[in-house]
Amino acid sequence: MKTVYLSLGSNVGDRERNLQAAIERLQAPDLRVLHTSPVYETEPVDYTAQRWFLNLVVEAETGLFPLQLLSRTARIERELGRVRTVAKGPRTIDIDILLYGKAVVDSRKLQIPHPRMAERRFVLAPLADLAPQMRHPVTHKTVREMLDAAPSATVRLIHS
Ligand code: PH2
Ligand code: MG
Ligand code: MG
Repeated sequence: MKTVYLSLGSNVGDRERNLQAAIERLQAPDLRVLHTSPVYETEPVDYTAQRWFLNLVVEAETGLFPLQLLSRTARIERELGRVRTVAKGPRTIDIDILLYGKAVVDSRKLQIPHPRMAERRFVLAPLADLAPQMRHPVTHKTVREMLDAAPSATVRLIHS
């Protein structure tokens, strides 16, 4: 069994409901959701001309292999009506794999740790609520250190 961290984001429709629906669908006999971070409202990064996001991070335990986990998260994104239009643009739900134990995966379909996690406050703030002392398997920086060094972008705590 591996401990995995997933980043969830939504900026279309009822963002709160989309996040809750995704968490309910993630919970499964082979993917146990153990902890859910508080919810943050976050300024859009990369593609900025879009609505603010709600973001959170989920800690789960799984026997699924990384590509199996990716298929699972992609299926849930599809079930919740995600339509891919603009890259990094508006989405009903986005579920990204941040960390999979201490594993490093670098294939065409999947990179773990998530290649942009160290720059993203919308990932690091909720991750720091769950595991501030956890270390990045490549840089060995803690989540807290990455958050302190991340480029500024507004993230505000909405609720636990
Ligand atoms: N996701 C992106 C691009 N930009 N910005 C915020 N605040 N939150 C996100 O989840 C997000 C983003 C690509 O997946
Ligand atoms: Mg994403
Ligand atoms: Mg994604």
